[in-house]
Amino acid sequence: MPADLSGKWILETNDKFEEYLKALDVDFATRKIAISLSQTKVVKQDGDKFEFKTLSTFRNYELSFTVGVEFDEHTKGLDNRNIKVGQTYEILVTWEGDKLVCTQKGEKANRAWKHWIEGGKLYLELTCEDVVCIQVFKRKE
Ligand code: ECB
Repeated sequence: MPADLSGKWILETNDKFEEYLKALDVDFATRKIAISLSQTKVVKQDGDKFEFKTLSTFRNYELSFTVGVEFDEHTKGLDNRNIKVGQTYEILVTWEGDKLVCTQKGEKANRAWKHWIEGGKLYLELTCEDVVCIQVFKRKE
Protein backbone atom coordinates (compact mmCIF):
# COMPACT_ATOMS: atom_id res chain seq x y z
CA MET A 1 0.00 0.00 0.00
CA PRO A 2 1.87 3.04 -1.26
CA ALA A 3 -0.26 5.55 0.69
CA ASP A 4 -3.15 5.55 3.14
CA LEU A 5 -5.95 7.87 1.99
CA SER A 6 -8.52 6.57 4.43
CA GLY A 7 -10.48 8.86 6.69
CA LYS A 8 -13.02 11.62 6.66
CA TRP A 9 -11.92 14.76 4.84
CA ILE A 10 -13.48 18.17 4.34
CA LEU A 11 -12.95 20.40 1.32
CA GLU A 12 -10.75 23.40 2.03
CA THR A 13 -9.89 24.80 -1.40
CA ASN A 14 -11.32 24.05 -4.84
CA ASP A 15 -9.28 25.71 -7.60
CA LYS A 16 -10.84 25.82 -11.11
CA PHE A 17 -13.86 23.71 -10.08
CA GLU A 18 -16.30 25.80 -12.11
CA GLU A 19 -14.08 25.53 -15.22
CA TYR A 20 -14.00 21.75 -14.68
CA LEU A 21 -17.81 21.64 -14.46
CA LYS A 22 -18.04 23.71 -17.64
CA ALA A 23 -15.76 21.25 -19.42
CA LEU A 24 -18.21 18.52 -18.35
CA ASP A 25 -21.10 20.57 -19.84
CA VAL A 26 -22.76 21.08 -16.44
CA ASP A 27 -25.40 23.81 -16.81
CA PHE A 28 -25.11 27.28 -15.26
CA ALA A 29 -27.62 26.81 -12.42
CA THR A 30 -26.15 23.46 -11.33
CA ARG A 31 -22.62 24.92 -11.51
CA LYS A 32 -23.58 27.79 -9.21
CA ILE A 33 -24.97 25.38 -6.64
CA ALA A 34 -22.06 22.94 -7.03
CA ILE A 35 -19.34 25.57 -6.50
CA SER A 36 -20.99 26.84 -3.31
CA LEU A 37 -21.08 23.39 -1.65
CA SER A 38 -19.02 22.07 1.17
CA GLN A 39 -17.83 18.59 0.17
CA THR A 40 -16.89 15.79 2.51
CA LYS A 41 -14.83 12.88 1.19
CA VAL A 42 -15.04 9.62 3.10
CA VAL A 43 -12.41 7.10 2.02
CA LYS A 44 -12.27 3.47 3.11
CA GLN A 45 -9.17 1.61 2.07
CA ASP A 46 -8.58 -2.09 2.66
CA GLY A 47 -5.45 -3.15 0.81
CA ASP A 48 -6.23 -2.37 -2.82
CA LYS A 49 -9.99 -2.13 -2.23
CA PHE A 50 -11.40 1.38 -2.12
CA GLU A 51 -14.71 2.96 -1.26
CA PHE A 52 -15.07 6.69 -1.96
CA LYS A 53 -18.05 8.71 -0.77
CA THR A 54 -18.29 12.34 -1.83
CA LEU A 55 -21.00 13.94 0.28
CA SER A 56 -22.74 17.31 0.12
CA THR A 57 -26.13 18.81 1.03
CA PHE A 58 -27.04 18.80 -2.69
CA ARG A 59 -25.89 15.43 -4.05
CA ASN A 60 -23.77 12.47 -3.01
CA TYR A 61 -21.55 10.30 -5.16
CA GLU A 62 -20.16 6.88 -4.31
CA LEU A 63 -17.56 4.78 -6.06
CA SER A 64 -16.02 1.43 -5.08
CA PHE A 65 -13.24 -0.35 -6.93
CA THR A 66 -10.15 -2.50 -6.60
CA VAL A 67 -6.83 -1.17 -7.86
CA GLY A 68 -5.87 -2.97 -11.08
CA VAL A 69 -9.38 -4.28 -11.83
CA GLU A 70 -11.37 -2.71 -14.68
CA PHE A 71 -14.90 -1.41 -14.17
CA ASP A 72 -17.65 0.68 -15.73
CA GLU A 73 -18.54 3.94 -14.05
CA HIS A 74 -21.79 5.88 -14.36
CA THR A 75 -21.47 9.39 -12.96
CA LYS A 76 -25.05 9.37 -11.64
CA GLY A 77 -26.16 12.74 -10.27
CA LEU A 78 -22.99 14.38 -11.53
CA ASP A 79 -22.75 14.73 -15.34
CA ASN A 80 -24.52 11.35 -15.87
CA ARG A 81 -22.04 9.81 -18.28
CA ASN A 82 -20.88 6.24 -18.77
CA ILE A 83 -17.16 5.75 -18.48
CA LYS A 84 -14.91 2.73 -18.91
CA VAL A 85 -12.12 2.36 -16.42
CA GLY A 86 -9.56 -0.20 -17.44
CA GLN A 87 -11.54 -1.42 -20.44
CA THR A 88 -8.42 -2.28 -22.38
CA TYR A 89 -6.54 -3.57 -19.33
CA GLU A 90 -4.15 -0.70 -19.98
CA ILE A 91 -6.29 1.93 -18.30
CA LEU A 92 -6.98 1.15 -14.67
CA VAL A 93 -6.97 2.75 -11.30
CA THR A 94 -3.31 2.33 -10.48
CA TRP A 95 -0.68 3.55 -8.11
CA GLU A 96 1.83 5.85 -9.75
CA GLY A 97 4.28 6.07 -6.89
CA ASP A 98 2.24 7.46 -4.00
CA LYS A 99 -0.51 8.82 -6.28
CA LEU A 100 -3.74 6.90 -6.91
CA VAL A 101 -4.55 7.52 -10.57
CA CYS A 102 -7.86 6.88 -12.38
CA THR A 103 -8.28 7.36 -16.13
CA GLN A 104 -11.95 7.72 -17.12
CA LYS A 105 -12.31 6.71 -20.75
CA GLY A 106 -15.49 8.00 -22.40
CA GLU A 107 -17.05 10.82 -24.34
CA LYS A 108 -14.81 13.45 -22.73
CA ALA A 109 -11.16 13.59 -23.72
CA ASN A 110 -8.40 13.51 -21.16
CA ARG A 111 -10.73 12.78 -18.23
CA ALA A 112 -9.01 11.55 -15.09
CA TRP A 113 -8.45 12.04 -11.41
CA LYS A 114 -5.49 11.63 -9.09
CA HIS A 115 -5.38 11.44 -5.29
CA TRP A 116 -2.41 11.85 -3.00
CA ILE A 117 -1.45 12.99 0.51
CA GLU A 118 0.77 16.01 0.99
CA GLY A 119 1.52 17.77 4.27
CA GLY A 120 -1.21 15.78 6.03
CA LYS A 121 -3.83 16.90 3.52
CA LEU A 122 -5.72 14.95 0.88
CA TYR A 123 -5.30 16.26 -2.66
CA LEU A 124 -7.60 15.52 -5.60
CA GLU A 125 -6.70 16.62 -9.12
CA LEU A 126 -9.70 16.45 -11.47
CA THR A 127 -8.94 16.72 -15.20
CA CYS A 128 -11.23 17.10 -18.21
CA GLU A 129 -9.99 18.19 -21.63
CA ASP A 130 -7.51 21.04 -20.90
CA VAL A 131 -8.90 21.93 -17.45
CA VAL A 132 -7.23 20.88 -14.20
CA CYS A 133 -9.12 21.43 -10.94
CA ILE A 134 -7.28 20.96 -7.65
CA GLN A 135 -9.21 20.16 -4.50
CA VAL A 136 -7.50 20.13 -1.11
CA PHE A 137 -9.17 18.43 1.86
CA LYS A 138 -8.22 18.61 5.52
CA ARG A 139 -8.93 15.93 8.09
CA LYS A 140 -12.31 16.09 9.77
CA GLU A 141 -12.33 14.94 13.46
C1 ECB B 1 -21.01 15.01 -4.93
C2 ECB B 1 -20.68 16.44 -4.53
C3 ECB B 1 -20.62 17.39 -5.67
C4 ECB B 1 -21.96 17.57 -6.30
C5 ECB B 1 -21.85 18.38 -7.56
C6 ECB B 1 -23.12 18.31 -8.31
C7 ECB B 1 -23.22 18.46 -9.66
C8 ECB B 1 -22.03 18.69 -10.53
C9 ECB B 1 -22.04 17.81 -11.78
C10 ECB B 1 -20.93 17.20 -12.25
C11 ECB B 1 -19.62 17.38 -11.57
C12 ECB B 1 -18.62 16.27 -11.69
C13 ECB B 1 -17.83 16.01 -10.64
C14 ECB B 1 -18.01 16.71 -9.32
C15 ECB B 1 -16.72 16.73 -8.51
C16 ECB B 1 -16.53 15.98 -7.43
C17 ECB B 1 -17.39 14.83 -7.13
C18 ECB B 1 -16.63 13.50 -7.12
C19 ECB B 1 -15.60 13.43 -8.21
C20 ECB B 1 -14.90 12.09 -8.25
O1 ECB B 1 -14.84 11.45 -9.27
O2 ECB B 1 -14.35 11.66 -7.11
C21 ECB B 1 -13.54 10.48 -7.15
C22 ECB B 1 -12.26 10.80 -6.47
O3 ECB B 1 -12.44 11.23 -5.15
C23 ECB B 1 -14.25 9.36 -6.41
O4 ECB B 1 -15.48 9.10 -6.96
